[in-house]
Amino acid sequence: MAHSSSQLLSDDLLYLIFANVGAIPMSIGTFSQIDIQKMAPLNFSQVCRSWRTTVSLHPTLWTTIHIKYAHYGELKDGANAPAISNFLGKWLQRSPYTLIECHLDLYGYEFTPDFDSLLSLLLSEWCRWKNIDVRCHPRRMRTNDRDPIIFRCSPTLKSIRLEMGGIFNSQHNIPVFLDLAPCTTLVTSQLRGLNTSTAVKWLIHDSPSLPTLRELRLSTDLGCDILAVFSACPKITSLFVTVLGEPQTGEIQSRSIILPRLTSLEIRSSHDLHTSHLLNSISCPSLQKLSLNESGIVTTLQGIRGIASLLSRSNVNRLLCELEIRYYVPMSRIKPDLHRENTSLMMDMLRNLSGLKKLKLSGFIVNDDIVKFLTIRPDLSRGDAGAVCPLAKEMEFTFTNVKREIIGAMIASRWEAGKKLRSVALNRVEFPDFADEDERVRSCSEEGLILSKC
Ligand SMILES: *[C@@H]1O[C@H](CO)[C@@H](O)[C@H](O)[C@H]1NC(C)=O
Ligand SMILES: *[C@@H]1O[C@H](CO)[C@@H](O)[C@H](O)[C@H]1NC(C)=O
Ligand SMILES: *[C@@H]1O[C@H](CO)[C@@H](O)[C@H](O)[C@H]1NC(C)=O
Ligand SMILES: *[C@@H]1O[C@H](CO)[C@@H](O)[C@H](O)[C@H]1NC(C)=O
Ligand SMILES: CC(=O)N[C@H]1CO[C@H](CO)[C@@H](O)[C@@H]1O
Repeated sequence: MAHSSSQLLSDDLLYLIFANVGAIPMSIGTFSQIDIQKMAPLNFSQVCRSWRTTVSLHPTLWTTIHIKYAHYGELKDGANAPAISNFLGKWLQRSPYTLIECHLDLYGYEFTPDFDSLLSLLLSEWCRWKNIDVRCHPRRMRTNDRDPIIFRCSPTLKSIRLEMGGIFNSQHNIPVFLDLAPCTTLVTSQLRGLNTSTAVKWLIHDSPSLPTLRELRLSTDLGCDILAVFSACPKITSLFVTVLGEPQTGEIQSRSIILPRLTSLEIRSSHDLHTSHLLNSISCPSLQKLSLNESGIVTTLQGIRGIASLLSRSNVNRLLCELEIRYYVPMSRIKPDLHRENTSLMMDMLRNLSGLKKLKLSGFIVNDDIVKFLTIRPDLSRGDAGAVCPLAKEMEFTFTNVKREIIGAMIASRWEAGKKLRSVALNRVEFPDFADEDERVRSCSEEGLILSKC
C-alpha cells in the first residue's frame, strides 16, 4: 500500500484492519528467530506515523495470541532463557489492562524450562483471562520440585480448555489444578465453555456456581465430587464425560441431579460400573443426543441398563434423536451370558425410541437378533405403527457379529417401507463390497440410499 493512500484511512478503519490480522497463529521451534518488529501488529507501525499511532492507541490489538511452540532436540543444561518467553512477556506488556485470549500449544518430548516460563507468564496474568486454551503432552520431566501448576478461573473468563497429558497423567509428577474457588455465588462468573482433560484436578469452593456454563467437558479423575460440579452448572447444554476406571470421590452418594437444559450427553468410559453410576445420578429432561463409548472392562451390562433407565427417568424416550452405543471390547472378553442378556435389554430400549433419527451401534451388542428386530415387516410398511425406530434416517453398524443377508434384509426393508432411511454406514472390513453383493440393497442404492464404509 502506498503511503499517500495509507494515510487516508481513518484510525477506526485501520484499527479494524489491524485487528483482523492480529490473531494469526504463529508456529515456532526451539531455533526459530523471533522478530517482534516483523509481526503483526508491530510491523504495521513501521509503515508510517499514522499507522504507528493507531497501533499504540489500541492495546486491544495485543490481546489475542496463538503460539504453537515446538521444542526439538536434546536440552542442554543451563539452556538460555528462551526468546519465546521474552516475546510473550513483551506482548502481554503491551495490553496491561485489557482481557486476553491465548492459545498455547507446547510440543516436545520433555517439559522444558521454556515451557515452564511460557506457562508461568500466562498464569501470572490470570486476572485478565478471557479465552484460554493450553495444550501440553510432554513425555518426560526432569524436576519434580516445582510447585503445582494452577490455572485460576477469573470472573472474566469466558472459556477455558486445558489439555494436559503425557507425564501429567502420572501420579508422581507435578499436579495440575483448575482452581474454581473464585467462582462462587458471590461472584458472577461468565464462563460458558469449560474443557479439561484427564490429569487436571479441580479445586472447588463450598458453593461453586457456574450459572452461565453451557459446554462442559471433564473426566472423572477431577479430584472432587462430580455431582457437586453438575449442581453448580444448571444451564449446561452439552456434556462430555470421560469415565476412568479409578475410584471416584463422592461415589457413595445416591442423589440425582437434574440437568434441565442438557441436550447432548457423551460418555467415553473405561469402566462400565462407573458409567452406570454416572448415568444413574442424573436426569436430563431435554436430552436429544446420547453417546456412549465403552472401551474398558465390561463385566455386566450396567452401561446399557443405565442408559435405558436414564431415558425413562428423564421421560425422553420420544424426544431422543440420536443414539450411539459403541463397545470397543473384544468379543472374546465378553461372557456368553452377556450376549444374550444384552439382546433383550437393547430391544426393550429401542422399542421405546419412537423419535430416533440417528442410530449408531458398535460391538457385540449388534447381533442377528437386534438387526432382525430393526427389520420392518412388509405388512407394517404402509404405516409406521409397530415399526421400531420408524423415523431412523441414518444408521451405522460396526464391529458386529451379523450375517450379511440379515443386515441386507434389514436395510432393504427400511428403505422399501417409505424411504425414511437415507444413509447406512458399515464397517469396511466386515462388509467390503456390500453394495455389490446384495441385490436388494443394490437396487436401494440405485434409487438413492447412501451406503458408505467406515
Ligand atoms: C504484518 O504481518 C502480518 C501477519 O504476518 C501480515 O499479514 C502483514 O502483511 C504485515 N504487514 C506489513 C505492513 O508488513
Ligand atoms: C474440548 O477439547 C477437546 C480436545 O482436548 C476437543 O476435541 C473438543 O472439541 C473440545 N470441546 C469443546 C466443547 O471445546
Ligand atoms: C472410543 O474410545 C476409544 C478409547 O477411548 C477411542 O480410541 C475411540 O476413538 C473412541 N471412538 C469414538 C467413535 O469416539
Ligand atoms: C419402555 O416404555 C415403557 C412404557 O413407557 C416402560 O414401562 C419401560 O420401562 C420402557 N423400557 C425401557 C427399556 O426403557
Ligand atoms: C439379567 C437379564 O436381563 N437377563 C436376560 C438376558 O437375556 C435373556 C434372553 O434374551 C433373558 O431371558 C434374561 O432375562
